[in-house]
Amino acid sequence: MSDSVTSVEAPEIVVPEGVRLEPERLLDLYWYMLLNRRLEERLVNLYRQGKVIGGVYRSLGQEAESVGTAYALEARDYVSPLIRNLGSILVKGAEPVDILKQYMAKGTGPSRGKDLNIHFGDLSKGFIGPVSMLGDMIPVMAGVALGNRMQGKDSVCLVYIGDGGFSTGASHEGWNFICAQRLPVILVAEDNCYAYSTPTDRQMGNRNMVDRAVGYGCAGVQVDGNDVLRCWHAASEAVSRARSGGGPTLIEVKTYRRKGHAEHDDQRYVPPGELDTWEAKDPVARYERWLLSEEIVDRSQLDQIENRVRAKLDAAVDEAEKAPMPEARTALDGVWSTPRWTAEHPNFHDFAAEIGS
Ligand SMILES: Cc1ncc(C[n+]2csc(CCOP(=O)(O)OP(=O)(O)O)c2C)c(N)n1
Repeated sequence: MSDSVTSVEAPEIVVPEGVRLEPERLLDLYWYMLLNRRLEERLVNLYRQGKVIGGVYRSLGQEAESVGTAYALEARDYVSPLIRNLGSILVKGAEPVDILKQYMAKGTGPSRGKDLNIHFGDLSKGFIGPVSMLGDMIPVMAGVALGNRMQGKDSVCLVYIGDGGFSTGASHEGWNFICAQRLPVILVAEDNCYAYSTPTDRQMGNRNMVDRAVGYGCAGVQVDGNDVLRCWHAASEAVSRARSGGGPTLIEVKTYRRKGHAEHDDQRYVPPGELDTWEAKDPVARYERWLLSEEIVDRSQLDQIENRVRAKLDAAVDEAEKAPMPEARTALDGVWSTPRWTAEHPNFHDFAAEIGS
């Protein structure tokens, strides 16, 4: 295990050696964590009004690890989020209005109502839409990294995996390949204590996923996932290593999923007191306390950021609510297989005109 192992019990933010503390960047981290949290709260409200199609998958308590790790990437790097890594795609430039439209399956949303939640990508911004089968994005990111290498590009890839997802065959095959090829990929393994209702100690024989780094032959580091600065720092070091040819890094983040798997899950399997213990380690509140105690900001500046987030989300919710649902005639547009086009098909004439026949 690496010597950068930190205690998950660390009560306050720790500034890792070498972290540059420019206020602008420190406040950026705060902005994205707060945006992540408040956007999810808006989604829950819309869900309760019946306006969201499908579920809402909260990352309450995990905002620091999504935001901190993605914040270490440059514009030319790629990230592949899991359903709970909303913060990582916000950092990469995803717009809340698009995320809202996507959750509401709107016709002008990123996937035009054909997929939900954060299942969409934008290559121009460097985020790649997730495949639902857990673990499959690791081999996909192996392909992205290999393709970049073959084209002489020095982009780094970052992919997330949960404690549940890291038990799948695809994740092992993918990560083994990445390590064997020394590809510039970072795997953020999230121990958030549960996969659905299965606690991590029933998921694996060894409670620390970072210990697998030895077997794979890659660098490994374990960090407190509720400390945004440590997450940022660990990822920054991994990015430098990857970009300079030093190969992949497995970063295990120790954190906690404070909401159920999705909004329908009442968490009856959670022992009494556990949620309170982790609420006391809330990453946003912890970071706020640190920013105030270090006099990087005062309360009124934090309030201003809160107001900016609120205004942005008010406008985004308004726009997303007004956006139209997809038209039935577009149901077969953009799907993978070519449908059997006949003159009776509602899109037939558009299609025929498009291909010039
Ligand atoms: C191969 C596969 N098996 C099962 C599922 C259904 N499933 C979706 S999320 C989930 C739990 C994932 O737990 P974890 O990887 O720990 O991530 P977390 O939800 O805790 O963030 C399961 C079982 C799936 N998507 N893919």
